[in-house]
Amino acid sequence: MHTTVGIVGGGPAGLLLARLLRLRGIDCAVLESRDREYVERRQRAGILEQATVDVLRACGAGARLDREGLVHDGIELRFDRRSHRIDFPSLTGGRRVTVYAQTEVVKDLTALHLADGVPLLFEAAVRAVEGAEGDRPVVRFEHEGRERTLTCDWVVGCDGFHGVARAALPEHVRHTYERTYPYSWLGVLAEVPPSCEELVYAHSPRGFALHSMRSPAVSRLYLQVPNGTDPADWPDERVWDELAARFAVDGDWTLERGPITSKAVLPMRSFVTEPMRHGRLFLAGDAAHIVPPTGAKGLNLAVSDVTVLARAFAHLARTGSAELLDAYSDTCLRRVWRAEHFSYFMTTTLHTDPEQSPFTTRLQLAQLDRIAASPHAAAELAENYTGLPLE
Ligand code: RFL
Ligand code: PHB
Repeated sequence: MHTTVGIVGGGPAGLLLARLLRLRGIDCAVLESRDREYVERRQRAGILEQATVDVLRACGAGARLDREGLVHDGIELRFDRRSHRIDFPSLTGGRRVTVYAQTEVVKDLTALHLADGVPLLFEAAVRAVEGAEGDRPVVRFEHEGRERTLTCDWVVGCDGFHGVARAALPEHVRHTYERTYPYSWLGVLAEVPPSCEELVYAHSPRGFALHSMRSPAVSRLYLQVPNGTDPADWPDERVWDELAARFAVDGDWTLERGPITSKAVLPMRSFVTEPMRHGRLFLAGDAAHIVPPTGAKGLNLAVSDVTVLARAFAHLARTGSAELLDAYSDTCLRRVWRAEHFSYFMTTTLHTDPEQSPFTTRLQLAQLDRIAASPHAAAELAENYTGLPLE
């Protein structure tokens, strides 16, 4: 097997890259280790920036997104038993976000590929990427019980944080920057209409909580929990009681309860690999960088990486110039580090470190109060949350 661009991983980054290349007439193949059902069901992100929505629409994956996506003009911050709304359009010159689950983005892109005949192999586990420094990199993978190889002109590792592509960057060229956090999220999906119209991010003396949603009938909620928490220690009643306590405000507000259909504990991590390219191998999305989910940036960064990369491959095909490919890593890392900073800021401002001193708690509340009181401080949050326009 040979292709122009071999794509390792069929998550949002890999699927979207394949779509963008296909539309520009560039051959590619996607190798995904899991089966289709697993990839389409994996509960993850929920918030799409405007630029992400624009890219999905432009590549023909916008029809259901336009019908079912929920456009949000703001978020609510809760702290000190009070609530403050951040209005995005007035603070950012008209920007908003869309609530549309990653599962749905993945389903829409997969359906387009299968209809178009783009080679998308499920249960094809890549074992290694070799020869990134030469002219013909090789992807070794296992499919239907057999060892197989895919030779490529270029390879893109879109295989997420636990993938294998990153390891093909030799240690002497690879720099990693990492931070782990002393807490995790317990995420639940519940069959109950959201108790709020917009997302609620809550700072409380009991820890952080987030109220998000998947549709007018399904809520998505998160609770800060200690690292190593076993979801079995959180029966439904305990989850609802704790959420209600953390979201409590002075005045009228009730958290509606309903059947919980999924429950999982998610670690929080910040991580960046530099550079995002070595020879003929590129990294994109979570394979290159991770953010804690508090800023809702991970999926949006994956989309912006592959948008930059598809444009660079198209430039090469059209003009013969590798100039944009050569600039890929620097172009992406600038946005990546901005998102890293914002995600770190949101995380450390809203969560309670188990070792946290009362002094730090006071600083957090002072920062939140500043955002509530100053349009300048609120605009800084709103611009970052709704995302920078793609260059
Ligand atoms: P993915 O989605 O991890 O996809 C990688 C794919 O590669 C496959 N794979 C392999 N395939 C072949 N061979 C191998 N050796 C392979 N190893 C792995 C995997 O099976 C998988 O299909 O990475 P990608 O495409 O870069 O996408 C990144 C996003 O998934 C991620 O950044 C977001 O989900 C992060 N995130 C959020 N991002 C947002 O923009 N907005 C949000 O609201 C948001 N909320 C979240 C999140 C992530 C969360 N978790 C679970 C960490 C909420 C949560 C709870
Ligand atoms: C989600 O809906 O899953 C979600 C929303 C906002 C975040 C993180 C996750 O910051």
